Amino acid sequence: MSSFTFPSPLYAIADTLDRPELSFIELAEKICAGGAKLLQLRVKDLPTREFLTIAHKVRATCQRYGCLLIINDRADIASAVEADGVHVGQEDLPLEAARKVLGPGKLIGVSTHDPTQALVAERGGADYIGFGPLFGTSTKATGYTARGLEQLREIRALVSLPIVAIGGITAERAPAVLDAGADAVAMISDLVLANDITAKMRETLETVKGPFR
Ligand code: TZP
Ligand code: MG
Repeated sequence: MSSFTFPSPLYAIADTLDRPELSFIELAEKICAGGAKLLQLRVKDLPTREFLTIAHKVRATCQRYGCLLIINDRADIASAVEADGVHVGQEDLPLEAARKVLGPGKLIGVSTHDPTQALVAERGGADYIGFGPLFGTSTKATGYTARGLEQLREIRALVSLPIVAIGGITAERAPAVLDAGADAVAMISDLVLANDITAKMRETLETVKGPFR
């Protein structure tokens, strides 16, 4: 069983979909400058070579700030840029295959949507699981109804792996999600749509850290 724990309760996801005027590198810089300790690079619909170039640059940014970098979907790109890990969905490379690509020392997170998937990921050697969509979200057409806090509590009782909840989470809703048993909250739109992304990161980090937590 993995002994990984999230370095921060805020799992920031760099996805420029809602901010096409920003490059991934600019976005990652703003997120890291706000104190991120855990960043996922989520690149959809770009050619592999462009994804790779972006990942190399974001890797350098994260290293400069001491922030863990997880690459979404692609174990090959995570390996090529020596990222800290990969995050795979149920349709991506299966856990076992991703582990072969990345080797034992890297992190693998798996998206899960129900108790069975969560248990399979835990037994298969995932380092953490994602669980969602927790609330309604327009960022991704997930094909699932919102799972809600009650289902999150059930998953918490079932697995001992770190859980990052995802989907429709805002700074305002984050404390309730953490109180329901998530170890971290993943956020895209609430961070990325902010006028000042760096300030939003700082504020959100304060919210998820305390003072009542
Ligand atoms: N997976 C499940 S919901 C989601 C992903 C990638 C989107 C999360 O984005 P937001 O804007 O934080 O709801
Ligand atoms: Mg995926």
